[in-house]
Amino acid sequence: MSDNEIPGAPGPEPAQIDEPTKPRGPLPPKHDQRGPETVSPTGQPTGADQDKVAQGGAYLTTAQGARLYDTDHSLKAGPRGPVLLQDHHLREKITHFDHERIPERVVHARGAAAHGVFRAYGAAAGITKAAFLAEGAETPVFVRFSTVLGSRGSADTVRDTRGFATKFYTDEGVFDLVGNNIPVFFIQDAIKFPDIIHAGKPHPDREIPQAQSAHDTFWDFVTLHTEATHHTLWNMSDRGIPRSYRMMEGFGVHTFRLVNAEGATTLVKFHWKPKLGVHSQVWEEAQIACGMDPDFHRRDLADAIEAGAFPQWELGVQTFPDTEDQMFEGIDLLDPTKIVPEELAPVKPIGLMTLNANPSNYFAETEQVAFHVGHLVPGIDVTNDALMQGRLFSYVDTQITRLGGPNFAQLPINRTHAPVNDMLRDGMHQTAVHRGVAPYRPNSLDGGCPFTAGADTGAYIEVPVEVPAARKVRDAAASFDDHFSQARLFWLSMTPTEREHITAAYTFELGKCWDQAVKERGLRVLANIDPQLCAHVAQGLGLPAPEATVPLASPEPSAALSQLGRTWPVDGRVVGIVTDGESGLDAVRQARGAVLDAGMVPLVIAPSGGKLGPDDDPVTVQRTFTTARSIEFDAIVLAGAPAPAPDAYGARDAKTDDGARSTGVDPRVLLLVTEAFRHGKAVGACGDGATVLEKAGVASDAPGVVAGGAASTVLDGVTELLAGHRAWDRFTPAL
Ligand code: HDE
Repeated sequence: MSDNEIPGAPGPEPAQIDEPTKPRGPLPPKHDQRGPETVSPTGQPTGADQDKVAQGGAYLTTAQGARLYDTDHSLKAGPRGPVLLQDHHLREKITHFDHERIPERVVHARGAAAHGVFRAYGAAAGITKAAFLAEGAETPVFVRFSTVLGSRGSADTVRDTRGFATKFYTDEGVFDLVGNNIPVFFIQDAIKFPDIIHAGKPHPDREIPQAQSAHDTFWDFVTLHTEATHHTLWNMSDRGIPRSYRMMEGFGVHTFRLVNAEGATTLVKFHWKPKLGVHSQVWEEAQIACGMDPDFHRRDLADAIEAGAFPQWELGVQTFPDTEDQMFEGIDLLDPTKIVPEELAPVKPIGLMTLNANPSNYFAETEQVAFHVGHLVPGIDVTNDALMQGRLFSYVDTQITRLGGPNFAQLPINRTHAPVNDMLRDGMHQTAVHRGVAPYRPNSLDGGCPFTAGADTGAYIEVPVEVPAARKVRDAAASFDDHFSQARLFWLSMTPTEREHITAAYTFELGKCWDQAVKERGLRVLANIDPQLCAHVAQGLGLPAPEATVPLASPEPSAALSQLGRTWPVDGRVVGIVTDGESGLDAVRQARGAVLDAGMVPLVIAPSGGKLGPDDDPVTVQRTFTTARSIEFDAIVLAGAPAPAPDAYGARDAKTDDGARSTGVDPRVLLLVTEAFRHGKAVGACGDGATVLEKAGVASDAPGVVAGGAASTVLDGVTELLAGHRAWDRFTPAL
């Protein structure tokens, strides 16, 4: 041992140690690598011919632009030695990673979004001076759909309200229409928002259940706070489990005030009407989708846009005179738990929105987009709705926490397309390099600039509405006390099938509660909506049905509230075509062609992946019996009778006791067919595919089943059925 050596310290490295990986020089540039993509505020690449490469440029660099020769090894004192603190690349990489997550939205954390364009018809030009609503005006938009209760990683198809938030990048500034797929809300006053959300979110002790309303705290609150009754009923209806974001209505919920160039005002409610109609899953389907494809809605939206099946909605307004009492036909327009039936105030279409591009980066766009009810443009103003007023405060406040400071408007997705000339300065994440010395008014040092605008130069001027002399109170108008008449209106407007679904939903949700008092109180609320509804749910819970405690109203049903009984375009509907991979390939080709001709999406399902048929005319398999599940398809078509499955899948004929291979149908195909049938979906069987129906216990003449015949005939029948969404006449509702 030399004098300098520390006793007990490890000796020098043995000379010959194999290193698993040698540092190596940068790889040669790939011919298709370019500089970083430049993206406009709406996410559209601004450069020509941009590729979807993860990174631009040939060489990996640090954040400061220094080229790196290795990113796989930390800098160490020898290959087996300690890591050196001086390794800036290591610290930069890990530190950045440690800070990659931002707080998720306190509500609406789970979402999916798309870019698009809004084209105004001009029909609202007489009631608002908003330039983007003038005839022919085209405005870029970004829309984010969401669930409310679940965390960012929760499943899409839970029973919940859906957010429908639209950012219009107008020439006069950003207008955000931050709505939902349900036209009413749980509460009438923003001060109750923390209460309803605390009740709906997972229980604070175990943090379960995730993204569900079927638990005691939610039902405890909504049965005590009965102004939630109307919204809860919508949640329990099929509106709570949409088939697709593309098939949802959207509502601004609150009453807005529009003002035209002459200063005349009109009260309005905003509606989004989907071109594809309003459609839902059935509850079992939605539950299966939570496990089989938690990203079901997100995938559906992105796939449709990528395939060119651009979803469209018409924006419409219900208009009401701006009277002093702000009532219409006895309905308080400031009460967000009330709708105005379309039969009383028709929805007038004022423009068309088309979503035509997926985001390029989820975090930069979908996660960082920041909506605000107060982002208004000249011609659109708020009302005294106490829920809306509270929202005007909340949205900036939440972005400051979520996006780390007050400069979130500078993020590309949030940037207005109108010129910005504000006097907001500094703060976290400031990216602007402001000039001048006088960010204050009045000033002389910057020449007095900027000047304020007037009505004639496009200023946003609040409508000078009278505020009636009143006493300061914590109270609401007497009309807000009616919590049941519109819930009853909704119930009476439902078809028997929809009522059956609602009854099943309440029975499920209250059945998931443990507290007896909560269940009983739930029934007392239902008795005030409808005795039949109450009786059926009570039966399901095994409890007596109570009597109503309020007089039951007899409102005129509103047909517009029902989703059923009409036909809709079938664009983008997904049809699963089942084949055994050997026989019936002509039928597969025909069926696929017919599906494509109808503007729908064919997915060929075979026992295993790859290509089927001859090399010069192959059929590509998109799903296998192992990866396919009925929830993915709007209809199932059997292109022939699939051959017996391998023993591993237990496809023995039930009648053979000796365990020998039989002619039984693969159980995964049987599950596909029986599940689709149980969920009301169209089922088609070409040629001898009908034998599979028999094995599945599905009658070939059952409603919604098209059996026998050529693929083209079967597909005609299936397409017609899909226009009505589901074969509801397959079931006999008890209500
Ligand atoms: Fe929201 N809401 N909200 N809300 N809301 C948020 O803002 C809030 C309400 C809605 O995709 C938050 O940026 C309060 C009604 C949508 O980014 C937060 C009240 C309606 C989205 C917030 C309401 C909505 C939000 C959370 C009661 C339908 C998602 C993250 C006064 C008309 C937007 C964020 C997106 C998001 C507060 C009530 C719709 C905390 C206090 C009513 C679609 O600011």
